[in-house]
Amino acid sequence: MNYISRFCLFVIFFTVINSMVQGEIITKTVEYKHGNVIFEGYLAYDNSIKEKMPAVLIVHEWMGLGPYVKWRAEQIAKSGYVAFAIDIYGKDIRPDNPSDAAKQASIYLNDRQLMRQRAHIGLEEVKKLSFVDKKRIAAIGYCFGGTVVLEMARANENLIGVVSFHGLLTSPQAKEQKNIKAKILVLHGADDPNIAHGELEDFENEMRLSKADWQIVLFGNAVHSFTNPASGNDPSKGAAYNEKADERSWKAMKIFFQEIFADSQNTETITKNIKALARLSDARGKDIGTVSFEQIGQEVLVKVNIHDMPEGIHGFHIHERGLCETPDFASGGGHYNPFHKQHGLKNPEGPHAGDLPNISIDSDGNCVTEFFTEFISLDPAALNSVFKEGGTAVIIHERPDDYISDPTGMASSRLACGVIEKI
Ligand SMILES: [Cu+2]
Repeated sequence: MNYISRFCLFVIFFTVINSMVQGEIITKTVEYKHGNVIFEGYLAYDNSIKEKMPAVLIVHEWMGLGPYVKWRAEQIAKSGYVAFAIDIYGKDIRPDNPSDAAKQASIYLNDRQLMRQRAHIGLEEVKKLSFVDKKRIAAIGYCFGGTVVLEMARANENLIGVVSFHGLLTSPQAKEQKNIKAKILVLHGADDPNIAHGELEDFENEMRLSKADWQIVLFGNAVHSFTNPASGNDPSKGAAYNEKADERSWKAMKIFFQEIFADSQNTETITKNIKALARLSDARGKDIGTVSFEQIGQEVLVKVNIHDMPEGIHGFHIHERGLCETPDFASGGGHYNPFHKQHGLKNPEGPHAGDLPNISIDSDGNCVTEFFTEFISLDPAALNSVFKEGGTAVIIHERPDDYISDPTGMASSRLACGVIEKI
Protein backbone atom coordinates (compact mmCIF):
# COMPACT_ATOMS: atom_id res chain seq x y z
CA MET A 1 0.00 0.00 0.00
CA ASN A 2 1.25 3.50 -0.84
CA TYR A 3 0.61 4.92 2.56
CA ILE A 4 2.97 2.44 4.14
CA SER A 5 5.95 3.58 2.11
CA ARG A 6 5.17 7.18 3.05
CA PHE A 7 5.41 6.27 6.72
CA CYS A 8 8.91 4.97 6.30
CA LEU A 9 10.11 8.52 5.66
CA PHE A 10 9.28 9.55 9.19
CA VAL A 11 11.86 9.16 11.87
CA ILE A 12 10.58 7.00 14.69
CA PHE A 13 12.58 6.76 17.83
CA PHE A 14 12.47 4.32 20.64
CA THR A 15 13.09 4.97 24.31
CA VAL A 16 12.86 2.59 27.19
CA ILE A 17 11.72 4.63 30.14
CA ASN A 18 10.89 1.99 32.63
CA SER A 19 12.06 -1.52 33.24
CA MET A 20 11.43 -4.24 35.74
CA VAL A 21 12.04 -7.94 35.96
CA GLN A 22 9.33 -10.41 37.00
CA GLY A 23 11.03 -13.73 37.34
CA GLU A 24 12.07 -14.52 33.80
CA ILE A 25 9.54 -12.19 32.17
CA ILE A 26 10.92 -8.74 31.44
CA THR A 27 8.34 -5.95 31.06
CA LYS A 28 9.04 -2.46 29.82
CA THR A 29 7.11 0.65 29.00
CA VAL A 30 8.30 1.75 25.58
CA GLU A 31 7.91 5.27 24.29
CA TYR A 32 7.95 5.79 20.53
CA LYS A 33 7.22 8.69 18.27
CA HIS A 34 5.82 9.47 14.86
CA GLY A 35 5.93 13.07 13.67
CA ASN A 36 4.78 15.04 16.68
CA VAL A 37 2.75 12.26 18.21
CA ILE A 38 4.22 10.32 21.12
CA PHE A 39 3.01 6.80 21.90
CA GLU A 40 3.49 4.60 24.90
CA GLY A 41 3.57 0.86 24.32
CA TYR A 42 4.22 -2.05 26.64
CA LEU A 43 6.73 -4.80 25.98
CA ALA A 44 6.95 -8.21 27.68
CA TYR A 45 9.29 -11.10 26.88
CA ASP A 46 11.03 -14.07 28.41
CA ASN A 47 14.62 -13.13 29.05
CA SER A 48 15.86 -16.71 29.09
CA ILE A 49 15.27 -17.32 25.39
CA LYS A 50 18.40 -16.55 23.41
CA GLU A 51 17.44 -17.05 19.76
CA LYS A 52 15.23 -14.71 17.72
CA MET A 53 11.65 -15.08 18.85
CA PRO A 54 8.32 -14.70 17.10
CA ALA A 55 6.38 -11.62 18.23
CA VAL A 56 2.74 -10.91 18.95
CA LEU A 57 1.34 -7.38 18.78
CA ILE A 58 -1.55 -6.67 21.12
CA VAL A 59 -4.06 -3.93 20.40
CA HIS A 60 -6.06 -2.43 23.23
CA GLU A 61 -9.79 -2.00 23.76
CA TRP A 62 -11.59 1.34 23.44
CA MET A 63 -10.33 2.50 26.86
CA GLY A 64 -6.78 2.58 25.50
CA LEU A 65 -3.65 0.72 26.57
CA GLY A 66 -4.25 -0.19 30.22
CA PRO A 67 -3.85 -2.95 32.81
CA TYR A 68 -5.91 -5.47 30.84
CA VAL A 69 -3.73 -5.65 27.73
CA LYS A 70 -0.59 -5.40 29.87
CA TRP A 71 -1.72 -8.53 31.70
CA ARG A 72 -2.39 -10.23 28.34
CA ALA A 73 1.07 -9.20 27.12
CA GLU A 74 2.65 -10.87 30.14
CA GLN A 75 0.63 -14.04 29.54
CA ILE A 76 1.76 -14.13 25.91
CA ALA A 77 5.37 -13.59 26.94
CA LYS A 78 5.05 -16.63 29.21
CA SER A 79 4.01 -18.65 26.15
CA GLY A 80 7.38 -17.90 24.57
CA TYR A 81 6.55 -14.97 22.28
CA VAL A 82 7.74 -11.38 22.42
CA ALA A 83 4.59 -9.47 23.33
CA PHE A 84 4.22 -5.82 22.42
CA ALA A 85 1.05 -3.92 23.29
CA ILE A 86 0.89 -1.01 20.86
CA ASP A 87 -0.73 2.35 21.50
CA ILE A 88 -3.22 3.57 18.91
CA TYR A 89 -4.44 6.71 20.70
CA GLY A 90 -1.12 8.30 21.73
CA LYS A 91 0.54 8.74 25.11
CA ASP A 92 -1.72 10.05 27.89
CA ILE A 93 -4.90 9.50 25.88
CA ARG A 94 -6.46 6.95 28.21
CA PRO A 95 -10.22 7.56 28.49
CA ASP A 96 -11.63 6.86 31.96
CA ASN A 97 -15.30 6.63 31.03
CA PRO A 98 -17.29 4.94 28.25
CA SER A 99 -18.38 8.16 26.60
CA ASP A 100 -14.80 9.43 26.19
CA ALA A 101 -13.73 5.96 25.12
CA ALA A 102 -16.43 5.87 22.45
CA LYS A 103 -15.31 9.32 21.25
CA GLN A 104 -11.69 8.19 20.94
CA ALA A 105 -12.49 4.85 19.32
CA SER A 106 -14.80 6.44 16.76
CA ILE A 107 -12.02 8.73 15.51
CA TYR A 108 -10.27 5.62 14.23
CA LEU A 109 -13.33 3.57 13.37
CA ASN A 110 -14.40 6.41 11.07
CA ASP A 111 -10.95 6.98 9.63
CA ARG A 112 -9.55 3.60 8.72
CA GLN A 113 -6.46 5.08 7.05
CA LEU A 114 -5.53 6.71 10.35
CA MET A 115 -6.25 3.44 12.16
CA ARG A 116 -3.99 1.58 9.73
CA GLN A 117 -1.29 4.21 10.09
CA ARG A 118 -1.24 4.04 13.89
CA ALA A 119 -1.15 0.23 13.83
CA HIS A 120 1.66 0.27 11.29
CA ILE A 121 3.77 2.54 13.48
CA GLY A 122 3.41 0.06 16.36
CA LEU A 123 4.38 -2.84 14.09
CA GLU A 124 7.49 -1.00 12.92
CA GLU A 125 8.51 -0.53 16.57
CA VAL A 126 8.49 -4.23 17.39
CA LYS A 127 10.55 -4.98 14.28
CA LYS A 128 13.35 -2.83 15.69
CA LEU A 129 13.96 -5.25 18.55
CA SER A 130 17.06 -7.30 17.84
CA PHE A 131 15.58 -10.44 19.40
CA VAL A 132 12.41 -10.41 17.26
CA ASP A 133 12.17 -12.61 14.17
CA LYS A 134 10.73 -10.02 11.77
CA LYS A 135 9.19 -12.63 9.52
CA ARG A 136 7.22 -14.19 12.35
CA ILE A 137 4.89 -11.56 13.74
CA ALA A 138 1.19 -11.96 14.52
CA ALA A 139 -1.31 -9.50 16.02
CA ILE A 140 -4.20 -9.92 18.42
CA GLY A 141 -6.73 -7.36 19.59
CA TYR A 142 -9.61 -6.97 22.00
CA CYS A 143 -12.87 -5.19 21.12
CA PHE A 144 -11.66 -2.02 19.34
CA GLY A 145 -8.27 -3.72 19.03
CA GLY A 146 -9.89 -6.71 17.30
CA THR A 147 -11.16 -4.32 14.65
CA VAL A 148 -7.66 -2.84 14.35
CA VAL A 149 -5.95 -6.20 13.74
CA LEU A 150 -8.52 -7.14 11.08
CA GLU A 151 -7.81 -3.79 9.45
CA MET A 152 -4.09 -4.62 9.53
CA ALA A 153 -4.85 -7.86 7.71
CA ARG A 154 -6.90 -5.93 5.13
CA ALA A 155 -3.97 -3.53 4.68
CA ASN A 156 -1.79 -6.59 3.99
CA GLU A 157 0.64 -5.74 6.72
CA ASN A 158 3.48 -8.23 6.98
CA LEU A 159 1.80 -10.42 9.61
CA ILE A 160 1.43 -14.16 9.46
CA GLY A 161 -1.81 -14.17 11.41
CA VAL A 162 -4.29 -12.01 13.30
CA VAL A 163 -6.74 -12.88 16.07
CA SER A 164 -9.75 -10.71 16.92
CA PHE A 165 -11.37 -11.17 20.33
CA HIS A 166 -14.90 -9.72 20.23
CA GLY A 167 -13.92 -7.06 17.70
CA LEU A 168 -16.21 -5.29 15.26
CA LEU A 169 -15.85 -7.21 12.02
CA THR A 170 -16.88 -5.00 9.16
CA SER A 171 -14.94 -2.23 7.48
CA PRO A 172 -15.71 0.46 4.93
CA GLN A 173 -12.48 -0.78 3.34
CA ALA A 174 -13.86 -4.27 2.92
CA LYS A 175 -14.68 -3.96 -0.76
CA GLU A 176 -11.30 -2.71 -1.93
CA GLN A 177 -9.30 -5.64 -0.57
CA LYS A 178 -8.29 -8.72 -2.47
CA ASN A 179 -5.98 -11.54 -1.41
CA ILE A 180 -5.53 -11.07 2.32
CA LYS A 181 -2.29 -12.81 3.26
CA ALA A 182 -2.43 -12.98 7.07
CA LYS A 183 -4.35 -15.95 8.43
CA ILE A 184 -7.39 -14.81 10.35
CA LEU A 185 -9.02 -16.15 13.50
CA VAL A 186 -12.15 -14.41 14.78
CA LEU A 187 -13.25 -15.32 18.31
CA HIS A 188 -16.69 -14.00 18.91
CA GLY A 189 -19.52 -14.06 21.41
CA ALA A 190 -22.58 -15.55 19.69
CA ASP A 191 -24.80 -13.13 21.64
CA ASP A 192 -22.66 -10.02 21.18
CA PRO A 193 -25.18 -7.21 20.63
CA ASN A 194 -22.55 -4.98 18.99
CA ILE A 195 -22.70 -7.04 15.82
CA ALA A 196 -25.77 -6.07 13.86
CA HIS A 197 -27.81 -8.68 12.05
CA GLY A 198 -26.08 -9.64 8.82
CA GLU A 199 -22.63 -8.32 9.77
CA LEU A 200 -21.26 -11.79 10.38
CA GLU A 201 -22.39 -12.87 6.91
CA ASP A 202 -20.93 -9.71 5.38
CA PHE A 203 -17.62 -10.49 7.02
CA GLU A 204 -17.69 -14.09 5.79
CA ASN A 205 -18.36 -12.89 2.27
CA GLU A 206 -15.55 -10.38 2.48
CA MET A 207 -13.19 -13.17 3.58
CA ARG A 208 -14.30 -15.35 0.68
CA LEU A 209 -13.74 -12.57 -1.83
CA SER A 210 -10.37 -11.78 -0.28
CA LYS A 211 -9.29 -15.41 -0.66
CA ALA A 212 -8.30 -15.28 3.00
CA ASP A 213 -7.46 -18.24 5.23
CA TRP A 214 -10.09 -17.49 7.87
CA GLN A 215 -11.94 -19.03 10.78
CA ILE A 216 -14.69 -17.78 13.03
CA VAL A 217 -15.38 -19.41 16.38
CA LEU A 218 -18.68 -18.41 17.95
CA PHE A 219 -18.98 -18.90 21.68
CA GLY A 220 -22.53 -19.66 22.75
CA ASN A 221 -23.92 -17.74 25.75
CA ALA A 222 -21.14 -15.17 25.40
CA VAL A 223 -21.76 -11.46 24.86
CA HIS A 224 -19.38 -8.60 24.14
CA SER A 225 -16.08 -8.36 26.05
CA PHE A 226 -16.33 -11.96 27.26
CA THR A 227 -12.58 -12.25 27.87
CA ASN A 228 -12.32 -9.37 30.32
CA PRO A 229 -13.07 -10.11 34.00
CA ALA A 230 -13.64 -6.37 34.52
CA SER A 231 -16.74 -6.54 32.31
CA GLY A 232 -18.83 -7.88 35.19
CA ASN A 233 -21.11 -10.89 35.02
CA ASP A 234 -24.44 -9.58 33.80
CA PRO A 235 -24.88 -10.62 30.15
CA SER A 236 -28.09 -8.57 29.93
CA LYS A 237 -25.89 -5.46 29.86
CA GLY A 238 -24.48 -6.66 26.52
CA ALA A 239 -20.92 -6.95 27.85
CA ALA A 240 -19.93 -9.49 30.48
CA TYR A 241 -17.12 -11.85 31.41
CA ASN A 242 -17.63 -15.50 30.47
CA GLU A 243 -14.98 -17.73 32.01
CA LYS A 244 -15.59 -20.72 29.76
CA ALA A 245 -15.50 -18.66 26.57
CA ASP A 246 -12.43 -16.81 27.85
CA GLU A 247 -10.52 -20.04 28.43
CA ARG A 248 -11.67 -21.64 25.21
CA SER A 249 -10.83 -18.60 23.12
CA TRP A 250 -7.36 -18.32 24.67
CA LYS A 251 -6.75 -21.98 23.90
CA ALA A 252 -7.96 -21.47 20.32
CA MET A 253 -5.52 -18.58 19.93
CA LYS A 254 -2.63 -20.68 21.20
CA ILE A 255 -3.40 -23.55 18.84
CA PHE A 256 -3.63 -21.01 16.00
CA PHE A 257 -0.21 -19.63 16.99
CA GLN A 258 1.31 -23.09 17.10
CA GLU A 259 0.05 -23.68 13.59
CA ILE A 260 1.01 -20.36 12.01
CA PHE A 261 4.39 -20.02 13.70
CA ALA A 262 5.31 -23.65 13.00
CA ASP A 263 4.27 -23.20 9.36
CA SER A 264 6.37 -20.12 8.90
CA GLN A 265 9.27 -21.79 10.62
CA ASN A 266 9.03 -24.68 8.20
CA THR A 267 9.45 -22.41 5.22
CA GLU A 268 12.12 -20.22 6.79
CA THR A 269 14.49 -22.42 8.73
CA ILE A 270 13.33 -26.00 9.05
CA THR A 271 13.48 -26.43 5.27
CA LYS A 272 17.09 -27.42 5.49
CA ASN A 273 18.51 -30.58 6.90
CA ILE A 274 16.02 -31.91 9.39
CA LYS A 275 16.12 -35.59 8.68
CA ALA A 276 14.94 -38.76 10.32
CA LEU A 277 15.50 -42.45 9.83
CA ALA A 278 13.66 -45.63 10.76
CA ARG A 279 15.60 -48.93 10.67
CA LEU A 280 13.01 -51.65 10.15
CA SER A 281 13.08 -55.25 11.32
CA ASP A 282 10.66 -58.11 10.85
CA ALA A 283 8.83 -60.25 13.41
CA ARG A 284 11.99 -62.24 14.15
CA GLY A 285 14.02 -59.08 14.64
CA LYS A 286 15.87 -59.38 11.31
CA ASP A 287 16.92 -56.16 9.55
CA ILE A 288 14.81 -55.49 6.43
CA GLY A 289 16.03 -52.01 5.45
CA THR A 290 15.30 -48.35 6.12
CA VAL A 291 12.80 -45.54 5.63
CA SER A 292 14.23 -42.01 5.67
CA PHE A 293 12.44 -38.68 6.06
CA GLU A 294 13.47 -35.20 5.01
CA GLN A 295 11.57 -31.95 5.56
CA ILE A 296 11.35 -29.90 2.36
CA GLY A 297 9.27 -26.78 2.86
CA GLN A 298 5.83 -27.81 4.03
CA GLU A 299 6.26 -31.41 2.93
CA VAL A 300 8.26 -34.43 4.00
CA LEU A 301 10.11 -36.55 1.45
CA VAL A 302 9.89 -40.24 2.40
CA LYS A 303 12.44 -42.67 0.89
CA VAL A 304 11.83 -46.38 1.25
CA ASN A 305 14.59 -48.98 0.81
CA ILE A 306 13.34 -52.40 1.90
CA HIS A 307 14.55 -55.96 1.30
CA ASP A 308 13.60 -59.52 2.32
CA MET A 309 9.87 -58.91 2.50
CA PRO A 310 7.03 -60.97 0.96
CA GLU A 311 6.07 -59.96 -2.57
CA GLY A 312 2.91 -57.87 -2.99
CA ILE A 313 1.19 -54.64 -2.02
CA HIS A 314 1.46 -53.72 1.64
CA GLY A 315 -0.10 -51.12 3.90
CA PHE A 316 2.48 -48.63 5.12
CA HIS A 317 1.87 -46.24 8.03
CA ILE A 318 3.33 -44.16 10.78
CA HIS A 319 2.04 -45.39 14.11
CA GLU A 320 1.58 -43.42 17.30
CA ARG A 321 4.25 -44.96 19.55
CA GLY A 322 7.96 -45.28 19.01
CA LEU A 323 8.07 -48.87 20.21
CA CYS A 324 8.65 -51.98 18.05
CA GLU A 325 8.19 -55.15 20.12
CA THR A 326 8.26 -58.47 18.28
CA PRO A 327 6.50 -60.51 17.16
CA ASP A 328 3.27 -58.55 16.49
CA PHE A 329 4.39 -54.91 16.92
CA ALA A 330 1.16 -54.09 18.76
CA SER A 331 3.42 -51.85 20.87
CA GLY A 332 3.32 -49.26 18.04
CA GLY A 333 -0.30 -48.46 18.90
CA GLY A 334 -2.76 -47.10 16.32
CA HIS A 335 -2.01 -44.81 13.40
CA TYR A 336 -0.44 -41.47 14.27
CA ASN A 337 -3.50 -39.21 14.33
CA PRO A 338 -2.86 -35.89 16.12
CA PHE A 339 -5.80 -34.16 14.41
CA HIS A 340 -8.37 -36.82 15.33
CA LYS A 341 -9.36 -37.60 11.76
CA GLN A 342 -10.64 -40.85 10.31
CA HIS A 343 -8.40 -43.32 8.53
CA GLY A 344 -7.80 -43.32 4.81
CA LEU A 345 -6.18 -41.22 2.08
CA LYS A 346 -9.49 -41.45 0.21
CA ASN A 347 -11.70 -40.89 3.25
CA PRO A 348 -13.46 -37.47 3.15
CA GLU A 349 -13.16 -37.37 6.97
CA GLY A 350 -9.50 -38.34 6.80
CA PRO A 351 -6.71 -38.99 6.67
CA HIS A 352 -4.65 -39.82 9.72
CA ALA A 353 -1.34 -37.95 9.67
CA GLY A 354 0.32 -41.38 9.62
CA ASP A 355 -1.51 -42.61 6.51
CA LEU A 356 1.04 -43.20 3.77
CA PRO A 357 0.62 -44.79 0.33
CA ASN A 358 0.94 -48.58 0.05
CA ILE A 359 4.32 -49.96 -0.95
CA SER A 360 4.88 -52.64 -3.58
CA ILE A 361 7.45 -55.36 -2.85
CA ASP A 362 8.82 -57.02 -5.99
CA SER A 363 9.40 -60.74 -6.61
CA ASP A 364 12.92 -60.46 -5.15
CA GLY A 365 11.45 -59.11 -1.92
CA ASN A 366 12.68 -55.55 -2.49
CA CYS A 367 11.06 -52.12 -2.59
CA VAL A 368 12.84 -48.89 -3.47
CA THR A 369 10.52 -45.93 -3.77
CA GLU A 370 9.98 -42.38 -2.62
CA PHE A 371 7.07 -40.00 -2.20
CA PHE A 372 6.05 -36.79 -0.43
CA THR A 373 3.56 -36.42 2.40
CA GLU A 374 2.23 -33.14 3.76
CA PHE A 375 0.49 -34.74 6.74
CA ILE A 376 3.51 -35.05 9.04
CA SER A 377 6.30 -32.68 10.01
CA LEU A 378 9.88 -33.09 11.20
CA ASP A 379 9.64 -29.78 13.07
CA PRO A 380 9.71 -30.81 16.74
CA ALA A 381 7.36 -27.90 17.58
CA ALA A 382 4.68 -28.85 15.03
CA LEU A 383 1.44 -30.45 16.19
CA ASN A 384 2.00 -33.26 13.69
CA SER A 385 5.68 -33.77 14.43
CA VAL A 386 7.02 -37.33 14.17
CA PHE A 387 9.22 -36.42 17.12
CA LYS A 388 6.32 -36.09 19.55
CA GLU A 389 6.65 -37.33 23.12
CA GLY A 390 6.77 -41.11 23.10
CA GLY A 391 7.96 -41.14 19.49
CA THR A 392 6.48 -42.69 16.36
CA ALA A 393 7.18 -45.81 14.30
CA VAL A 394 6.90 -46.95 10.68
CA ILE A 395 4.94 -50.18 10.23
CA ILE A 396 4.57 -52.42 7.18
CA HIS A 397 1.37 -54.50 7.10
CA GLU A 398 0.58 -57.86 5.63
CA ARG A 399 -2.15 -56.61 3.27
CA PRO A 400 -2.82 -53.43 1.26
CA ASP A 401 -4.47 -50.44 2.89
CA ASP A 402 -7.86 -49.89 1.20
CA TYR A 403 -7.47 -46.13 1.92
CA ILE A 404 -10.97 -45.82 3.32
CA SER A 405 -11.90 -48.24 6.14
CA ASP A 406 -11.64 -46.54 9.51
CA PRO A 407 -9.48 -47.03 11.58
CA THR A 408 -7.01 -49.47 9.95
CA GLY A 409 -7.66 -49.64 6.19
CA MET A 410 -8.02 -53.46 6.56
CA ALA A 411 -4.27 -53.77 6.25
CA SER A 412 -4.24 -56.76 8.59
CA SER A 413 -1.26 -57.85 10.71
CA ARG A 414 2.07 -56.06 11.15
CA LEU A 415 5.13 -57.56 9.39
CA ALA A 416 7.85 -55.07 10.17
CA CYS A 417 8.46 -52.05 12.34
CA GLY A 418 11.06 -49.28 12.84
CA VAL A 419 11.21 -46.40 15.33
CA ILE A 420 11.63 -42.98 13.65
CA GLU A 421 14.74 -41.29 14.96
CA LYS A 422 16.32 -37.91 14.30
CA ILE A 423 19.64 -38.05 12.40
CU1 LIG B 1 -0.65 -49.32 10.23
